[in-house]
Amino acid sequence: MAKKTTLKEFESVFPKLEEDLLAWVKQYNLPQEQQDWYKKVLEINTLGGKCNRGMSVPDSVSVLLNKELSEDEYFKAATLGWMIELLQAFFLVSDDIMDGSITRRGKPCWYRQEGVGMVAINDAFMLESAIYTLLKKHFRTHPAYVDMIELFHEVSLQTELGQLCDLLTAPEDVVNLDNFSLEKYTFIVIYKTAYYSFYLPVALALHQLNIATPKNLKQAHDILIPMGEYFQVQDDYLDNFGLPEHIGKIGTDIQDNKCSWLVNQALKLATPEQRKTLEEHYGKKDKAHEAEIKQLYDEMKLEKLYQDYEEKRVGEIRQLISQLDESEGLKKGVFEAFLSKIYKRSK
Ligand code: DMA
Ligand code: MG
Ligand code: MG
Ligand code: MG
Repeated sequence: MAKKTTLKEFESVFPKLEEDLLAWVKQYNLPQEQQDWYKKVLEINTLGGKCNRGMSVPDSVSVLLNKELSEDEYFKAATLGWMIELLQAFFLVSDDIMDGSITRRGKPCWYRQEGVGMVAINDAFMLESAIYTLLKKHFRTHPAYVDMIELFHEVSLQTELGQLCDLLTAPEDVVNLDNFSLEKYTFIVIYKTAYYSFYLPVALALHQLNIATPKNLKQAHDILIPMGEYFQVQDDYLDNFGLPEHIGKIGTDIQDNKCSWLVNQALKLATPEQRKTLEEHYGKKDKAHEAEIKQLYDEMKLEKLYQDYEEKRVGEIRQLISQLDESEGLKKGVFEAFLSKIYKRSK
């Protein structure tokens, strides 16, 4: 029987990987002060999250093998999982700078912490390169080594294309609601979130077990991309309707002029009067304008609209899962486990 990993188990692997990374940079005679900085960057930005993405690698491997993992299997799967958490740390450090965010995981964003500032940009690059250091150290002789490297590179590019579209659709100075559309929205969320958060963990699990056949990868893709899209809709919903103390971050989408799920729904349903309110108050860096939009969202009952969307979308995803062909070793349980982690999440 498969066994679900716990955060505690997963986190217990991190110190070993941190040690590997510190030993690696030590080779270059990096001065002690910068070694200490690197250690701090790794710990503050990689630890303290929910680790849903990272833990999905050992969880998927365990379902695929239908057994509790041996120590070595678990270590390998968790190492791949931590690489996703490093990729996530790299994206979040940069995303918070670009979005002008205030808090992350209940603490000030890294770039806002004392003595950091724009050094955070270089720190983000170091978080990314840590992935390839660990891959080399632990998977150099794995038959899928090159595939794994290529996968990380491709998924990174896809995420960056999503971020590009997210940022260019939300200029700081000109608010033009005609720029938003559900087609653009779908591109943004699939690329900025679904690939790295959903496709990547399962694709890595398949590679670890050498069953990443084209058919398995395609089937995983076709379920996980819609699941990731749903996940980012949740993120957009929580940006406005979630409690900052609970989600660990203060929403910025309205003031940032983001092409969010909520504003797209509002635009679709707005009366001419409501459209005017949106034109007047959306995307302005000011609390009072933001409050007008929040009030409009309540008036338009977007919370209920979201709940209906959630039920419908999850039904569709369950339908996709039920049609999975398991003949090449992929299992429905992989997707069921992933979906159950995010269904009705409140953070
Ligand atoms: C998340 O977009 C995408 C990446 C690649 C981090 P976002 O800005 O909505 O994320 P958050 O709400 O966590 O700042
Ligand atoms: Mg952000
Ligand atoms: Mg962003
Ligand atoms: Mg968000």
